[in-house]
Amino acid sequence: MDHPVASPKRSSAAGGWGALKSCGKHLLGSRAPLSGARAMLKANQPDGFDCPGCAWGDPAHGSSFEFCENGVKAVSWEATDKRTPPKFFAKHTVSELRGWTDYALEGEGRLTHPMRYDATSDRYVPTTWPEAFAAIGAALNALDQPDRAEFYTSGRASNEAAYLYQLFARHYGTNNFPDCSNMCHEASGIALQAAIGIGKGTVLLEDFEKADAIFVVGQNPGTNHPRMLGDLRKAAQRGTRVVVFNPVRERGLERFADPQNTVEMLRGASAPVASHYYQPRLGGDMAAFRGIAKAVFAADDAALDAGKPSVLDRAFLTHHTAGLDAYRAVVDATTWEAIEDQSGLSRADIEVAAQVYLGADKVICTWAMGVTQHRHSVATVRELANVLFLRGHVGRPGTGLCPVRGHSNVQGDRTVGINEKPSAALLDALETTFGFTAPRRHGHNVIGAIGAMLDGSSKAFIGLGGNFARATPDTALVAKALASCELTVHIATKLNHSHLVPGRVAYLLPCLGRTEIDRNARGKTQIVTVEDSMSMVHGSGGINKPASKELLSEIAIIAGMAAATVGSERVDWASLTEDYDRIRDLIERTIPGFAGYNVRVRRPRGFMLRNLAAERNFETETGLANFSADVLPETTEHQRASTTPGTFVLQTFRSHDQYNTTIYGLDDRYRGVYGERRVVFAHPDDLAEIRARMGDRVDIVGNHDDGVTRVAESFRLVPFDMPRGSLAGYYPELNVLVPLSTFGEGSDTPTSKSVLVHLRAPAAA
Ligand SMILES: Nc1nc2c(c(=O)[nH]1)N[C@H]1C(S)=C(S)[C@@H](COP(=O)(O)OP(=O)(O)OC[C@H]3O[C@@H](n4cnc5c(=O)[nH]c(N)nc54)[C@H](O)[C@@H]3O)O[C@H]1N2
Ligand SMILES: Nc1nc2c(c(=O)[nH]1)N[C@H]1C(S)=C(S)[C@@H](COP(=O)(O)OP(=O)(O)OC[C@H]3O[C@@H](n4cnc5c(=O)[nH]c(N)nc54)[C@H](O)[C@@H]3O)O[C@H]1N2
Ligand SMILES: [Mo]
Repeated sequence: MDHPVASPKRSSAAGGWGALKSCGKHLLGSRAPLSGARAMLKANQPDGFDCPGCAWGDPAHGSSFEFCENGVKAVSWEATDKRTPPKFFAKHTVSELRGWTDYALEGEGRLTHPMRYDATSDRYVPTTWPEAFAAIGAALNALDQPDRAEFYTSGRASNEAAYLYQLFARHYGTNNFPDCSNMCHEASGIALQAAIGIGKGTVLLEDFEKADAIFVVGQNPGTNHPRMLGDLRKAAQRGTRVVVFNPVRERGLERFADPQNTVEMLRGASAPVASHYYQPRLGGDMAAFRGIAKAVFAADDAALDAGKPSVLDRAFLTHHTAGLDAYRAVVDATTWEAIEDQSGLSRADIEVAAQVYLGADKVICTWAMGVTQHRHSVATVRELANVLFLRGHVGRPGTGLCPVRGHSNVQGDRTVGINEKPSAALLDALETTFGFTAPRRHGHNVIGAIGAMLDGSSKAFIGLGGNFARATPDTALVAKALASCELTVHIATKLNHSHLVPGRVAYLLPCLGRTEIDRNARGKTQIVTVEDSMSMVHGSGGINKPASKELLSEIAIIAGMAAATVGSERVDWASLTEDYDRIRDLIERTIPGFAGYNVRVRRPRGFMLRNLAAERNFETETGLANFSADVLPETTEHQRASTTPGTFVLQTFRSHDQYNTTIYGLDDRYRGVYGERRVVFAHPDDLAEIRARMGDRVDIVGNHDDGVTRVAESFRLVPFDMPRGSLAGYYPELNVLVPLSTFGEGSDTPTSKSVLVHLRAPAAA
C-alpha cells in the first residue's frame, strides 16, 4: 500500500488492443456501424461535433482524429439505430418498466415521439408538440408562485440551450436551478472562486506539454478521460513525474498502451504512466497535501538556516497571495500523527511526494470526483491550491490548477447562467436586455430541490437531459419526490428511470443528440457551442440524420415551452429557434467574455474565455490569491469506521462501461470484472477477517443514523488492491446507500465517495 513506485507486475496495460476490440464491439452493437464510424471521424474535429463524452480539451495542432474508446461508446450509443417508439410504450406499462435495469431501458434505443403520461392506462401515449407545450405552460402558470418549479440541467446541454433555459426560468420568475454540477465539481467551483477568484481551472492543454510534475488526485482518467491519459503518458515519456493519489490501484494510471501509437500497438508494448502511486484512505487527501506542505516548509526552514535561498516562490507569495502566515500556522499546528492517521500514508511516503514537488519547476495538479464527493471537499480543494501557491504554480506556463470536468459542457452551462445563486450583474444584464424583472431570491440546488419536492413546497420538475432520479442519493426518496409533483417534464434522448416516476401531468420530450444534423425551417444547418475543461469554447455541428423526424432540438423544445408559459412579448422565442446566431448575440450582450462570439466560434479551435487567474490577476476580495487556513476535519469517515468493528467506508465510482447512469455494457475490463455490475471491491485481508471469500454475496447496509433504512442487496465480493476498511462499487446502483442528509460543507454535494456501511449475509443465502 505504501510503495511509491508503480507496480510493474501488472502485465496488461490499459488502452491498447483491448480498447480497439471494445470499440469495434460497440460500433457493431449499436447496429449502426457506418453512421457510428463516420460520426467518430468527426468527433472533436473543427468541422464536426463535440464528443458527448468527457470535457477534456482538444489539441491545438494536428487534425487527425483522436481515438478514444469511451468516446466511441458515447457516440455509438447515441447514433444507434434502435428505437423506443410509441408502440413500445403501448406494450409496457410504466409500473412494469420500473422493474427494468438502467441498461435495459436505454438499450431500447432512441426516443422518437413526444409522449404524455396517461394515468388511467399507466402508459406513455403519443401526443403532439403543440399539445405538450400548451399543457406544460398551463401547468406552470397554475402554480401559485414560480419558486414551486425546479429547472434541472444535465451538463450535456449546449451553451445556447442552457442560456435559453435560464432565460425562460428567470423570465417565469425563479432561480431554482438544480444542476448535475451540484453532484460533481461544485466543491471545486466554490473553493477556486474563494482561492483564485474564478471557479474554473487555470490550465491549458499546452501546459501538460511543459509540466515537470503532474499530481493526479482522485481521478480515473483511463476510464473517464481517456484522452487525458494520452497526454499524461506523453508527459511521462518526456520524464515528467506523474504522481497519483488514489486509494484504488487503477490500471490506466499504471500502464497505458496508446491506441494512436502504431509501433506500440504492433509490439504489444505499453508505457508506465505513474512514477509515484499513493493509496490514501478515502477522504485522506487534505491530510496528505497538508503533509506535503509541512515537508515543504521544513525544507524551506532548512535552506534558510543553511544560508541558502528560499525554496518557496517568495516573489509570488509577496506580490500575489494573502494569508500565508495563517496558513503556515495551521500547517505547523497539524501533527504528523494526524496526517498519517487521516491519509493512511506514512510520513516517509509523503516526504517523497514533497521531494517530487520541490524538485519540479512546473507543477500541475488535476483532480475529480475522488476529491469533490466528501464532506470536507471544499477544504481539500483549497489545500491543493495552498500547496501549489507555495512555489508559484499558478499563472505560469506548465503549471496550474486543473479540475477535470465531467459532462462535456458542464462548465459552459455555468458560464451562461445556470446558477441558483446568480450574480447581480447577470440579473441586471437580463433585466436591461429583456425588460422583465429577474428574480433576486437564491434558488434551489439539487439537495434543496429534493427537499422542496419532498415537503411539498415544489410542485414541478423540468429536466433538461440527465437522469435525476438515479444520479441523486436515496433513490427511493427521490422517486417519491418526483412522483409527488403536479408536473414532470423530461427532455431526453433515451428512456431512463427518471421518466418512470411521472407527476400528475407528465411529458417525455425527445430531442436531437449532439451527433445529429440540426436544420431550421429553411433547411439551414445550425451549430451549437460548448466549453471544455480548459475554458475553450468551440462550435459543434451534428452530421448524422436525426433518429426520428419528430425530434426537435433542445433549443426548440425550450422555446416552445417558454412561449406557451411566458409569451413572446419580451423574448421572440420563435426567432431564436430559427437562427442560433441570435442566441449567441444575446449571450454576447449579457455575459462577459463573449465579444465577437459568432465570428470567433467559427474559427477552427474556437476561442478561449479569458481566465484572469491564469494571468495572475485574482478577482478575489483581497485582489490576491487567498491561502485558506482550515484545520483537518475532526474525524474522517475512515477514522469513524475504524472505531467500530465491521464498519467500512464505501465509495461509489464508475465502471469502464458506463457514462454516469447510462450503462453501455456489463464489463469493467481494467478491474477484471465481466458480465455483472452488482459487485463490491474490498481488501483481501478484510474479506478474510469477516470470513468471506471472493465471490460470496453480501448485502451492503447503510450505517447512517437518520431513521432511513438503506440496503443494497446481493453484491458479489471482489478482492482488490485498496486500503483496508474501504469498499468500492458502482453508481448508480449504490445510490440507495448514499444519504440525502450527508453532503459537502459549503458545496452540498452528496458524499458519494464516503458512505459508512456494514456487510451482512444476504437474507436468501
Ligand atoms: N466513460 C466515461 N467518462 C466519463 C464519465 C463516465 O461515467 N464514463 N463521467 C463523466 C463525469 S460527469 C465525471 S464527473 C467524470 C468523473 O471522473 P472520475 O472522477 O474519474 O470518476 P469516478 O469513477 O467517480 O472515479 C473517481 C476516482 O477517484 C478515486 N477516489 C475515490 N475516493 C477517493 C479519495 O478519497 N481520494 C482519492 N485520492 N481518490 C479517490 C476512485 O478510486 C476513482 O479512481 O468523468 C466524466 N467522463
Ligand atoms: N453515487 C454517486 N452518484 C453520482 C455520482 C457518483 O460518482 N456517485 N456522480 C455524480 C456526477 S459527477 C454527475 S455529473 C451526475 C450525472 O447526472 P445526470 O447528468 O443527471 O445523469 P446522466 O446519467 O449523465 O444522464 C443520462 C441521461 O441523459 C439523457 N441524454 C443523453 N444525451 C442527451 C442529450 O444530448 N440531450 C438530452 N436532453 N438528454 C440527453 C439520456 O436520456 C440519458 O438517460 O451524477 C452524480 N451522481
Ligand atoms: Mo460529473
